[in-house]
Amino acid sequence: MPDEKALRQLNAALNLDALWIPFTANRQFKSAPRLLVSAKDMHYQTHDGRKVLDGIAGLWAVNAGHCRAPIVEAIKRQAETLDYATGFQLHHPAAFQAAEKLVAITPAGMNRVFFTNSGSEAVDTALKIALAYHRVRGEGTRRILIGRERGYHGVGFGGISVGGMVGNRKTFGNMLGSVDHMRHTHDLARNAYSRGLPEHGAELADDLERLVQLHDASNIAAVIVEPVAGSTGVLLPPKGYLQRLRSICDKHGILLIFDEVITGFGRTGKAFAAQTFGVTPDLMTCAKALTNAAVPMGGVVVKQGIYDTFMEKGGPEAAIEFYHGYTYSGHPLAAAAACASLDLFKQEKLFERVAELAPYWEDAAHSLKGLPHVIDIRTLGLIVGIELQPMADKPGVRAFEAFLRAYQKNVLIRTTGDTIAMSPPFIIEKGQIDQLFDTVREVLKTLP
Ligand code: PXG
Ligand code: PLP
Repeated sequence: MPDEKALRQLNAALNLDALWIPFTANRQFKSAPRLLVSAKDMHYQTHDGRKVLDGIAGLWAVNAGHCRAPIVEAIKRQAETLDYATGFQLHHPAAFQAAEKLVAITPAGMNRVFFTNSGSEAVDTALKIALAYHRVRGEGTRRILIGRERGYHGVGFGGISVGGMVGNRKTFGNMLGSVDHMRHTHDLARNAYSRGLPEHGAELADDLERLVQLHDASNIAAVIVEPVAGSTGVLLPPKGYLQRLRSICDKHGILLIFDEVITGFGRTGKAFAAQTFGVTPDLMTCAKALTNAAVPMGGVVVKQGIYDTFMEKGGPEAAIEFYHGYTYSGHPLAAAAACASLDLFKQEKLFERVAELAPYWEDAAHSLKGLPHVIDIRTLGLIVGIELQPMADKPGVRAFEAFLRAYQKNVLIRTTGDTIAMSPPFIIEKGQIDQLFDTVREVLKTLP
């Protein structure tokens, strides 16, 4: 429970009634609020005066640490210079600069970018580009979009349709008609406590081949996967799995979309997971750390050939080649924040730092093996998933309790289902890695 006096002061100053809080147990929260009031580098300051170590980089997003001066300055400068300009039939310099800096770190050949304001919008945009691409090049029958069980692709109707997250889908159903799903790759019986990528499961990519046999390739537009599934519990791709997906897509003319919203910008030790795994998709979504989370922004990076096809077959020169865009696509403040963030990642060699810290991180994580309730530990780069045995008939409750207890011990972790997920800013020091895992260790010993 937060400090009583601080809570009284907070309640006097703030009325919590009007706000409907996203992805939150609103009633529980409002009975014992957890407010973050400021942040710097690795820490948040809470409303009850505590300094909390950020073990999740905001939400897989603040990769360079909080309130970094060059990013703050860039946003301030931009706000004073050009607050907003429509991107439709006009544009502004910072968006071009952000695009150029972004494609400088994407896999070779992926060098055209469409900006959005979030990961969910990036996903819906990528799906629309896939459909429009096939249509513009004369294969308009390719309408089916294939996702995967336990995939998370944001909350738009496109994203929840190709996604495979039960909690996200049960209320809304399957809104896009033409979708199908491959099985997920999570297999504790064969792969628990793997170090590096799991050995078993590459053959699950053959689900795509089966779906081709069912629907016929001429009807399939694209397949979308997270290279590492984050929101549904840190699920690493089995060795060879993504390579196999790539070759089945090539064989059948299906576009491969990697959703790199959490894996992008260094999280796995290279700029993108595509580079870590050596598999290049046709389209790639990103968001979150693109601006170090300081201003909302997402994007879809595509192979040049996809962009060129739209330009070549887009009709008369004055015709709009792709009928899509958001009021705030490439917003000046977001673009300025993206430029400053991408510069900072490079200047401080932060992606390399992830690769350097990864072995230390992995050892610290695996030191939790054998503690109560732990049934698997998975790491890659600066990501860890610690899977707990769920309480009988109460899925998610044990892990959520771990989150609450860690927060009281001044460490911010994240839980999804019964998996504890951590993904700190890349500026984390080894002593802080110890603090994170030691706190989780203490919490695990006290859990119901
Ligand atoms: N794709 C992926 C792979 C994501 O992880 C989105 C799309 C949607 O992005 P926006 O910006 O629209 O939220 C995400 C978002 C968690 C968690 O607990 C992760 C996300 C969102 C909410 C919770 O891991 N990722
Ligand atoms: N709804 C209405 C009535 C609108 O006019 C617009 C944009 O002009 C939108 C929704 C979409 O908003 P955005 O472009 O910010 O996604």
